[in-house]
Parts: sequence; C-alpha cells; structure tokens
Amino acid sequence: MMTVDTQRIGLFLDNAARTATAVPQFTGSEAFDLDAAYRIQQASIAARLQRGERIVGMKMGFTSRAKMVQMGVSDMICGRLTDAMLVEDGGSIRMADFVHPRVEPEIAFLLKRSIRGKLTPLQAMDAVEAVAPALEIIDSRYEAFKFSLSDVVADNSSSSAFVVGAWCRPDSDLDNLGMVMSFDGRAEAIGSSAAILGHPARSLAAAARLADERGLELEAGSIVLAGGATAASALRAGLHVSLEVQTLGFTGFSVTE
Ligand code: OOG
Ligand code: MG
Repeated sequence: MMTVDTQRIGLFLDNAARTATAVPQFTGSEAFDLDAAYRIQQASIAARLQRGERIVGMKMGFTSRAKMVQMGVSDMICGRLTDAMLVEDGGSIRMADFVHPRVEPEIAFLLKRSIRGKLTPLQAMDAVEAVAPALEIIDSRYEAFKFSLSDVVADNSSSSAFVVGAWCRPDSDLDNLGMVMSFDGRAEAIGSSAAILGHPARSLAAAARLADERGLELEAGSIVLAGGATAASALRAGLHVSLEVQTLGFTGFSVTE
C-alpha cells in the first residue's frame, strides 16, 4: 500500500501557487496515483478555504484533442474554482502573481440546481441557468509546465484565474460555435465549441460524473468551465486578450507586470 502524505504535498503546492514559485514534478519514489492526487488537490483547496476563499465552481480539463496533444495526456480531469480566481470581465491580471500563465478559450455554464452522478448531456443542460464565453488562465506550478496526469490533478489542474463574459440564455445553441481568441486584436487561436468533446454539454455531464466519483459538490450557483477548445497560449505583460464566441459574445482582460 502506497502511503502518501497528501496533507504535506497539498500545503506545499498551495504554497507554490500562493507565492508563484515553480516546483519540480513528483517523480520516482515521490510519485503518487490519481486517487492520492485528488486527495492532495482537496488538501490544497482546504488551505485556500482556511484563508477565506470560497468555492464557486469546477473546471474541466483535457476535454479537447488540442489540449490533450499539447500537454501529452489523454484523460479528463477536474479542478476547483474559488472566488479569488475570478477576474472581472474586462479586468486585468498581474504577471507577478503567476509562474508562467497561459490562456485558453472556453465556455462557462452557470447551474440553477446541483448536478451529480451519471447524467446525459441533455439532463445536465436541464440544470443550466446560463452559458457564457470564458477565458481560463492556467498556471502550472511545475517547472517548464511539465507534469504527469497525477501531478497536474494534485496542482488543482493548473487552475489560477478565469474571466466570464455576459451570461446568455441556457437554450443558446452550443453546437458548433466559432471561437476566436485574440491577442491585441490579432487572432491567436481559432476553434469551435465542437472541439470540446463534440459538444460542451458532454463536458458538463462529465463534470457531474467526476464530481460524484471524487466526492465533490456541484451546487446550484456553481460555474463549470468546459475546458479549452484550443491549445493554450503563453501570456506576457502588456497583452490584451479577448475572446469572441459566435452568437454568445465577448469577454477579455489585460495583463500587467
Ligand atoms: C491543465 C489544465 C487543463 C483544460 O481546459 O484543458 C485545462 C493544463 O493544461 O495545465 O484547463
Ligand atoms: Mg482550461
């Protein structure tokens, strides 16, 4: 039986996130399995809650081929979102608060009731109050953004910040919407909502299943990020990032030093 000090590693990774310090991956005798990784994630979240942060939702990871290929992994994962990670639409982030942040275009769901367990995408959509364009700022705490699946899960799936645009009706068609993420007005990544598991509602259903498997709550009022539709792009000071999702609208933010 593998014994992993999930509490110690959770606090270690929380500290790396809080101080924007890169740490080595866990390799060899330090490595742990996926179950331990989710327990470590939980320990790091507990530290955030202790500091007064509040859970506001969940993010799904590796729900598109582009993301899996970029990071060299092939399983869906989840992470927790807190109020401290939420950046105002049109607001700004500071490079100094991150190790090596990247941004990716996403779709956000707002739940009007809790979801959990095995649901069809349609059943999951029935619990949705609103949908919106979203940008996720991910920041691996691991050196060179290199990690195993267990490493990244323990690091709260690289969650660090996110921006959500104006909420749209829940019956908005999400089938095959063009998504253009721009840096200073120039297209940086172009994709489609269909890149997210064929339809973002599938990611929401997967979130309900993962939450159930990992003993997490997806309450009414929660935000769920469906996962990057394209590979993520590195951020730098001075950039203005915007996302247009066809028919849903825009969101954006600026990056300062
Ligand atoms: C892990 C987070 C993945 C997504 O949308 O696929 C993710 C990472 O790429 O560092 O947020
Ligand atoms: Mg993401």
